[in-house]
Amino acid sequence: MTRSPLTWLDLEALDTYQSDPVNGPTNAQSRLRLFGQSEAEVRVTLYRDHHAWCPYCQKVWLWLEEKRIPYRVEKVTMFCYGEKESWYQRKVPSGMLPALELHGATLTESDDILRALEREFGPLGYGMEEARVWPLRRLERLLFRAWCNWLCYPTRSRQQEQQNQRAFLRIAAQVEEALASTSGPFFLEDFSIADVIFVPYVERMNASLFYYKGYSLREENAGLHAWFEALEQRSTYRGTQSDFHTHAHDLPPQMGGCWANDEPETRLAQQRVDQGPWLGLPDVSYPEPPTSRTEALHRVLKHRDTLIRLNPLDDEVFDGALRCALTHLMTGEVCTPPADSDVGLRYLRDRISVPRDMSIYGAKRLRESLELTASLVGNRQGPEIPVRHRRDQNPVNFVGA
Ligand SMILES: N[C@@H](CCC(=O)N[C@@H](CS)C(=O)NCC(=O)O)C(=O)O
Repeated sequence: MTRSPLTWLDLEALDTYQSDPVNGPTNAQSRLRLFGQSEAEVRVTLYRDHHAWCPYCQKVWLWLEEKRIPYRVEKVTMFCYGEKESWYQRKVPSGMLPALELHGATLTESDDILRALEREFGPLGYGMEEARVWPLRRLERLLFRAWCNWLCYPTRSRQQEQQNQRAFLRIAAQVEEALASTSGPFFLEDFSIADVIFVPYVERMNASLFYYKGYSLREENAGLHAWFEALEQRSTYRGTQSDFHTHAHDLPPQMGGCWANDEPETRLAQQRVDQGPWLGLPDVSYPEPPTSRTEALHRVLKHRDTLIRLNPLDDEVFDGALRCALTHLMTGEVCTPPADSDVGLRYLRDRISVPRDMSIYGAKRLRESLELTASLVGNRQGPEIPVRHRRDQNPVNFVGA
């Protein structure tokens, strides 16, 4: 026996999610951040991607959040998701992100932006050019290159694959040494610019190596494990943190392809990331907050008309199916959706983006309810996620909602 779906009115009544995008914890939806100050204090505008995915934007975003500098956010479309806004191309002809406006000047290149911010507001622990930071910046680039060599090129033999893996692990061992050389979990004594520099790509390495190589960076390296745990104590990092599913499927068009090895662990990891269960994956270790389900509900309600319109199913069928999944999300009770709605439910399951749409736990819970509900009527997967672009995620459909 399964229950009948809640109506949209019932679901709206369960939406108790409260957030304060301006003064509350770091979140991807904010267009203005004040940290308790007045709007007159705002001297900075950050131009970053709608998708909240660009790693160079994450670096500047995290820095501003850690320093609690009031700023405005203008969101821009990245090429692989859709058309670049013409107003942005007039401002930054290359269309590259991030950009920052400070005292009327437009700055690009994330490192130049950070240096300008340091001159204006003081460093985050240390400055980019300080002697203690330089070797860490170099090490981050070495790790980045070894990761690209392993992930982004097809190999002709198992031996070559193993060589690339060993080369990456040699640099990862140097990162472990750097982390072990300080008394705390961070790269220098306290959280600083050095950690901000490592965050974007190490987070992407953790996700992509799990998904494409069956290798759990965070679990195999004690220093990085402790580093991630310490980062996750910070609401700033939590607000920018993405999950395995988002990174695994957003990286290929950005990197020009990601190549999976042929190991059984990799197949298991892929199945787990794509089809669940999502709780317990090594992409997050702080405890689930009590608001995860209401957050997911709130975000779906906000965009429900667009989600129904874009779904490959007939609007009326998907309306009912989505309400069944949300009924499960909020009540824990199983609710059988209309026949043949499995494809549409899995289409949405595959297109939840973290942190753009919701936090990591909100997404896990929503994916879980969509998958469980879909499984009641079939085992067909949704349309394949494209690997050369992600125009299936074009923000133009959601802007102004
Ligand atoms: N060196 C630049 C790299 C920035 C960069 O590669 N940005 C990418 C996004 S991750 C971009 O804007 N690409 C154009 C696009 O995707 O629209 C920096 O550090 O800021």
